[in-house]
Amino acid sequence: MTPTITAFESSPDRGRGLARDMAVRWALEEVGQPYDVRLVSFAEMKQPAHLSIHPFGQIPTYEESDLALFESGAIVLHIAERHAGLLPADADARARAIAWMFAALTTVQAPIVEREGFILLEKDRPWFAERLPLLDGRVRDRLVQLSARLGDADWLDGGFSAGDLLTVNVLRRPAGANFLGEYPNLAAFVARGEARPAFRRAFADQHAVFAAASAGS
Ligand SMILES: N[C@@H](CCC(=O)N[C@@H](CS)C(=O)NCC(=O)O)C(=O)O
Repeated sequence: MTPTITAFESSPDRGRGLARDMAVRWALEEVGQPYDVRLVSFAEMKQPAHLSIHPFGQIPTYEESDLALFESGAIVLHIAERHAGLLPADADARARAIAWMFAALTTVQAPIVEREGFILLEKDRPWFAERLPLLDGRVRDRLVQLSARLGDADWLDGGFSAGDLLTVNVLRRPAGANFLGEYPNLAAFVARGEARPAFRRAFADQHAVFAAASAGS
């Protein structure tokens, strides 16, 4: 059965592929699984029908037969477990790739999202200028460590995996991308991810939603 995912009807990122459906689209493209997209408005996400699938009223969700999932990481893991191409066959290598998935969505993403939220919500506050360098420092601390681990390898642990997919996706967020110039190997890592045909297809598809909405408005 063709799975259906949800995405923003009108994404605040204006088609830059920063909403979390991007990771799910990319994973589906990597494994060659066709999918349908149901576009939802902010109001629809908070209605009972959507809340029955996503308890927090967000995107993305994933529906396939009787299975309904939320959380982009869980969805990407589900896709990776059911199709070849995103997790190594060797059990230990597979466990390490899954560890990178968790690292991307927790350890790496946390300071990036904290800085993003701070800039969005507190830029007019009197403490903004004093606190921003602290949050910049937290992002840099993570990127220094990630950069040291990646070294001159193409991917984080052997071949491309769902761990790389989620890490690239997190580093593309503005608060991560802002610092990539300081870490050339991470910039190259993100560029390698973005150059993958599956990424390009996923990006084009989500951008087409924005383009169509703009044309109609
Ligand atoms: N941890 C969740 C985060 C989901 C999330 O934050 N979704 C955003 C779009 S990227 C959303 O739906 N925001 C609208 C809202 O929270 O009302 C995941 O990775 O799926």
